Amino acid sequence: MSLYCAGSSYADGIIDYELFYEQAHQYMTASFVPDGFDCLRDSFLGPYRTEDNPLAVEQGRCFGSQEKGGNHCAVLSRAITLAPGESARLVWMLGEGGRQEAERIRQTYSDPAAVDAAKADLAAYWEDKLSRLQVQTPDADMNTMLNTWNLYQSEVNILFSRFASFIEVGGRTGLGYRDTAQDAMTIPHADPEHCRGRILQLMQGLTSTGYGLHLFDPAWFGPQPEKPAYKSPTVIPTPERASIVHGLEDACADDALWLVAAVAEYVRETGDLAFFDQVVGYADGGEGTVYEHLTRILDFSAEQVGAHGICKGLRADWNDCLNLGGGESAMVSFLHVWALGQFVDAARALGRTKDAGHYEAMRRAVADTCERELWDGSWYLRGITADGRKIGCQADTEGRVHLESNAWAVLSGAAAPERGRQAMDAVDRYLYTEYGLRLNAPSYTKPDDAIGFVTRVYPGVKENGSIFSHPNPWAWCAEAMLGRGSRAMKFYRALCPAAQNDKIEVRQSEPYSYCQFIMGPDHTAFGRARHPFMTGSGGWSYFAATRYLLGVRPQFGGLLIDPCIPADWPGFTVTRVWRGAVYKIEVQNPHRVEKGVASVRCNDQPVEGLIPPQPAGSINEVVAVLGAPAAAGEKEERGTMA
Ligand code: IFM
Repeated sequence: MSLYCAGSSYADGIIDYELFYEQAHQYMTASFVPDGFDCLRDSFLGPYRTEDNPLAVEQGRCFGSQEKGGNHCAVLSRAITLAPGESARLVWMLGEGGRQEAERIRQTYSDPAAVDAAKADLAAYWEDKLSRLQVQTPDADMNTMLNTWNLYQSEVNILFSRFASFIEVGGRTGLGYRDTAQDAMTIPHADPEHCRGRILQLMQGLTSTGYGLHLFDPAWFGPQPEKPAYKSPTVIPTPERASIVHGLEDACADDALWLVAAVAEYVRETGDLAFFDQVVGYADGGEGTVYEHLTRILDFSAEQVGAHGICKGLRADWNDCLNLGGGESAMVSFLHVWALGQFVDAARALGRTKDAGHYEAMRRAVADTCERELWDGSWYLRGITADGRKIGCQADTEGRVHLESNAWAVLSGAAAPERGRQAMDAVDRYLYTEYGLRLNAPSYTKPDDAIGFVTRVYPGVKENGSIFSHPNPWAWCAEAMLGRGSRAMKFYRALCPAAQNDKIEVRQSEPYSYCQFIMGPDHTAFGRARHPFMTGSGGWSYFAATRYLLGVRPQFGGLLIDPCIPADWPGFTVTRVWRGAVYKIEVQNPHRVEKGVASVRCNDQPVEGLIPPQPAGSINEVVAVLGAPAAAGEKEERGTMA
């Protein structure tokens, strides 16, 4: 949420920032009474300066800057004189809440011992989370990202669930349907309760027709466990709910499909099959179980198809700027195949064989339609406009190859293996750059409203031909599914922030956070990264790298070890907490292969297929040796389409 700086009196040592809604404030305070303050970054730094030489530091005084809106900072100054060898400890505090809360915090933390204790608590909190999944691979940058920063970025996203913005000044709040669903899907091991809570909120934001409210406030549906960070809106009584359901013109075709996988991953992680039978309301009234909500999502996509049998694009799909309306989105049909696969696995785990059969038949039919309508000879189309034009096809001179549809053709299991390989070869050939994969190429330059707003975005920026980070991990998963570990790792390393530390003058962003996008080659600032932290690429990169490259994937009935790595890796280790037990997994690669598990032993016993859940509290030694599989057969619960 953005700040309004009220910059009220600082004589008492508390500067409070007033947010758009009157109940919300952020404050800064300290263990000392300050000499001055600055709340505007430009004033603190001074003209033509950077953090290297702030004017206020050089002059030894702040300027008392404050303003509503603008680019804020939180600076307090205090002159102190130290004798040689003398030291002083000053505590500076920034927090959320009103003056009363600031006063409470100041009193508590003016004592340095309380600060040390709080810091130790914070370290223990992160240690607990991070220790649930630790890796040691031959790639030091990957280790840094997976062991600390990816999870940190993902946790921040699921905690705040976005809609912080300098532009919106707190006026746009709530949950973004697709973003929240994907965030919840990617880190259930670290924050199962929070993920479950988010999933239930999204269930409430689902209409009984089967599509999600693209942006909604969970507080509309009743009191929420979390304290709202802004003035909470009034609960909307059921008879008036129609006012928030705007109908299909507001619906995004992909939003709710992500929720199917989020639920499946939550249950694969926790083993909590009873979650499927929890009863939750619909946004427009009425209620049903989690399981029923999921069937409505799948049925909605089955019904909302265009002239070629491919899912309609509606207001947008994952790509906010691809506004196909009644035209058709290849990505959504592939997502539909994927979500159906997730649901079929769940129905089987629940023993609901009739439903499993019904939705498996639907999955195969949708996949067949995709294969029939979307293959363009060397790669998959991105969609079909309402007036029947194919987009992302060989005949196109702009937007010729798109990342989303090609990666999802493979990741969904819909693509036949040879087509999948060709599609991903096209991704490598046309979309690969040293900073990662472009979303599409060449960038659009001619406005075309049948395709959408993407054609009006500057070439090389955001959805129009930039290296959009979020879909990059989809390509790593796709390559891993194809068994091409070196290619998957090539894509991984290109986007990896830690691996770009030697390009910081170009990248201009922190090396520990994925950014929403990196300017593409069609822009003069090629390589410049923007919007760190608040992007689903944190969660997706974590999910893709740990589950598909390193291949440790919880299933409903056991733990799957199915890595896909570069052939020159001798092996790696993963320590993973799953359903309360610790698995110390060592993967050995004596034959230097990219994929294929020859044998797995758990606590020195051979394992065929999945490692069964071990008793909570136990510590288990797992050794997996890569090579030609001893026994043929698919170990992952979901069948492939081939
Ligand atoms: O998928 C969206 C996301 O919901 C918000 N940011 C941009 C992405 C791509 O358009």
